[in-house]
Amino acid sequence: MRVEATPVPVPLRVESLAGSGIVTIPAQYIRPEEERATLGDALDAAKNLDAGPQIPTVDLAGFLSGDEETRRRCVEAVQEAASNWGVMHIVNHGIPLELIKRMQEAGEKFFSLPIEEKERYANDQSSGNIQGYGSKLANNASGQLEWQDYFFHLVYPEGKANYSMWPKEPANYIEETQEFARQLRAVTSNMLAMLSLGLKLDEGKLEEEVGGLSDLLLQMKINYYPRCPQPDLAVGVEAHTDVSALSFILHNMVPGLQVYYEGKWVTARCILSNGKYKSILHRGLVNKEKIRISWAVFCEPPREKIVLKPYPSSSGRAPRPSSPSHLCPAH
Ligand SMILES: O=C(O)CCC(=O)C(=O)O
Ligand SMILES: [Fe+2]
Repeated sequence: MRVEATPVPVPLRVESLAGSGIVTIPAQYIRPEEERATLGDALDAAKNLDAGPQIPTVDLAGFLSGDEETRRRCVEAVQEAASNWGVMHIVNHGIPLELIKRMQEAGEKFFSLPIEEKERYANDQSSGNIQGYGSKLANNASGQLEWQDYFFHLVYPEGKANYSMWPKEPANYIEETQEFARQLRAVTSNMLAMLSLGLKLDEGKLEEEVGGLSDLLLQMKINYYPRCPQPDLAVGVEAHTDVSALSFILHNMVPGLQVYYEGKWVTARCILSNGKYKSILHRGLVNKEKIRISWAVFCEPPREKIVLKPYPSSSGRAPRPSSPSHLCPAH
C-alpha cells in the first residue's frame, strides 16, 4: 500500500511557533546569506546606539506656540529632517502620554489573549481583506516569512472604521484606540502643515492633496514580534519603504526598528514619524529575550485620489529597487 506523506502544516502564527520551544527556526524565516550578514539580536544592536549618525529629534512644541519665529524654526527642523532622513523622532506632539499608555496597554492585553481568542478576528487574506488578525503569507517566489503576527485596522475617519471587527477584549480597546486615532489625526494635520510650509507651499496644501479630514485614511497595524531563538537569521519586518504619505510608529520600548541611512542600518530609539519628503528604507530586527510590539499608523490617501507627485529634490535618494514597498503583507 502506498502511503501518502502528509504535508506538515506550517504553523500559521509566529506566536505559536515561538511558544513551541523550538531552538532553530523553520527555513522560510531564514533570510538570504547576504542579508544575514547585517542582522543580529536587536538588543545587541541597541547597545551601540551612541556610535554613528542618529535619527533627528524634532520638538513640535515650537509649531504649536504662537510665536512666529519659533514656528519658523520648527518648520525648518521638520523640513531638514524630512529631506535629509525621511524619518524623525517627534516630541511634544500634543498627545497625552497617559492616552498613549492606555492605548498601548489595550493592544498588549489583546495580544496576551490565547491565540484561539485572537483567531476570532483572523483576516481572510485570500479574499483580499487584510483587516484583522493575521500573519504574513508567503506570497512571493522565495516563500520568505517574517517573524511577526499583526492586527490591522482602519482607525480614521471614524465613519469608515469597522468597529465590529475591532477587539472586544479588553473592554476599553475601542475607546482608547479611537481616542488615540482622533488625536493622532490632529498631529497628522500639524505635520502636513509643517511639511507644506517647508516646501514653501500654503499651510493646508498637503492636507488637501492627501484627502483632508474626510478622506485621508489612517490604518493602524499593531506588529507583534515574539521572541526569536535565532534573531541573527530572521527579521521581524523585512527592509521596505511604506507607501503611505506619512507613517507614525510607536513601540513598547523594546528596540528593533532600523532605518537605512548613508549605506548603514541605524537603530532607532523611540517614537518617530516618517516624513513624506523621502521614503526611508526600514526594517525590524527581532531578539531572543523580549516580545516587541509596535503600532504603525499609515496615513494613506484614498486610492481614487491622485497621489502626490514626487517633489523634485536634490536630496531625494530613491529607495533601492529591490526593497518592497508595503503597508502590510498584502500591499
Ligand atoms: O515595528 C516597527 O518598528 C516597524 C514596522 C513597520 O515598518 C511597518 O509595519 O511598516
Ligand atoms: Fe514600515
